[in-house]
Amino acid sequence: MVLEPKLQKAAGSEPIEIIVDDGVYTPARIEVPLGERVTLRFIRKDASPCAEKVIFDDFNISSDLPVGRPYDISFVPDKPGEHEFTCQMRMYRGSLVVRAA
Ligand SMILES: [Cu+2]
Repeated sequence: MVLEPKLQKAAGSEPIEIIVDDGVYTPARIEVPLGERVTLRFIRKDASPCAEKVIFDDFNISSDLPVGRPYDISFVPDKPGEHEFTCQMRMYRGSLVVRAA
């Protein structure tokens, strides 16, 4: 059986919390509306260097995540479709699904 990653939908302007731990982003699949500012709140629990960065290639975002303290990334997703986000080694992997309203 293949488990679909849990899908988290954006609700208004509330930040979406993403836990970074044990090699996975939770949730790993996030749906957001096109053209509306979104805030992703990364909570890094994994202190290993692997979890250090989060990179959204398609949106030219690369951020260092602090350990044990929330870190917000806020931007306007202006490209529809599915966009991968990863750690710098591409071991952590998530997907940002940008949908036209
Ligand atoms: Cu990594």
